[in-house]
Amino acid sequence: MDHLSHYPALAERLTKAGLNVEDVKAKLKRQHIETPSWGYGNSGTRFKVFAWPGAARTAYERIADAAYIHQLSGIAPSVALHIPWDKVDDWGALKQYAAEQGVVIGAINPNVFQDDQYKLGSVCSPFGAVREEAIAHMVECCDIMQKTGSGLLSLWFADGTNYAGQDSIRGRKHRLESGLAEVYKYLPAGGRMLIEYKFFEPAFYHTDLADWGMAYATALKLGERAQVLVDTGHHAQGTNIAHIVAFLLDEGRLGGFHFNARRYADDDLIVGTTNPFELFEIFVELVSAGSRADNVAYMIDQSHNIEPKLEAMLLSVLNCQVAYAKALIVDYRKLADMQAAGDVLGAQQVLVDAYETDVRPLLAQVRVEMGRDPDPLAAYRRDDYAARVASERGAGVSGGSGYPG
Ligand code: PSV
Ligand code: MN
Repeated sequence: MDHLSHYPALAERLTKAGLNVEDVKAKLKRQHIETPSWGYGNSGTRFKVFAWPGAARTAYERIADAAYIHQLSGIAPSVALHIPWDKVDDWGALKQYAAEQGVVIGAINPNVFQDDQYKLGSVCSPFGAVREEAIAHMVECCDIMQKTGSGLLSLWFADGTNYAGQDSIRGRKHRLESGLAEVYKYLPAGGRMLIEYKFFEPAFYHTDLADWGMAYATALKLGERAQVLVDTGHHAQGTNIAHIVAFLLDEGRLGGFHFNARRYADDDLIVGTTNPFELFEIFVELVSAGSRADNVAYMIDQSHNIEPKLEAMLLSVLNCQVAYAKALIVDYRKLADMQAAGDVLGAQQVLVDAYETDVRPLLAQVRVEMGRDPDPLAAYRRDDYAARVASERGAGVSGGSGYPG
């Protein structure tokens, strides 16, 4: 289907509906979805890691792949790093390499869950020496922020317990608060700390930061530069994520997202595949919050087990773009009128109208105006980048560990 030839008709329809199409396009051009370095390396489930031909093996290769996704999509100009997976000796050189590739380094993600000493937790561990090691690692990550020009320290803790009585829940809460207060002091000027929550896994009795309320309460104690990170895969079945987003936005404490899709647990699947309407609901809250959403960081967090990594990442970025486009073309004035009149189904229909609009012609036009291919997925499939890196990098080792190495 030639989306470009359908654009004028769609543009006319949107204008008639009172939407400023040029404004919508300008916003779409400014969209920024960060991709994660760990999405480009080999990863898998705890049962098996299937080696992917061409999977990135080093921080440099992961940045090159992220830059390729940006080149195709035009809206993924930064890459999140996970330390120590992406650790290099010369941060200045890595920053320079990223700039040459056309991307910047985004959120720095410390890893305080993979080493043996973290078996009983990191900042919440009952052992003081382990807590100190975890804090030192996060302080080192603040230094990496400085050296790479990153403005975000993105924290996720595997801390929790497996059995009732294993440790004092309140004791662990206090250790968490004092540990993060220490790290907070080392944030570079203007840097923010994003606190991610997840209700279970790897801990199965309690998780120290199990939900948004706990992350929010912790952020409030730390200070204004501590905010909550919503990973869309980290909620119990049926949780209304859009509601959480609206609440945190209104309180000025929504720091960012880790987008991915889930059906059962923390599945880390391609964004928008299982839940496109939920993704749209989230973007509707973001768009309707106006400038309150200005500093929200949009990041993808997914790991690919059986799917081609680059294509999967591209699809995730594009699905965020589709959801945002649909949220931008909601007739918010009409929605407000319906709400004020108490017209339950009229209001819902305003959202459905936007959701059911085919925004592909609009996005094709935006991409052409940005100098990109109107159909990035087709461009990816035509291109030889994936085949080239497969022959250059080969197939990495496969094994049983679920995390990239
Ligand atoms: C945990 O499941 C998580 O979502 C955190 O964001 C980590 O940083 C990421 O996965 C990679 O392990
Ligand atoms: Mn995450």
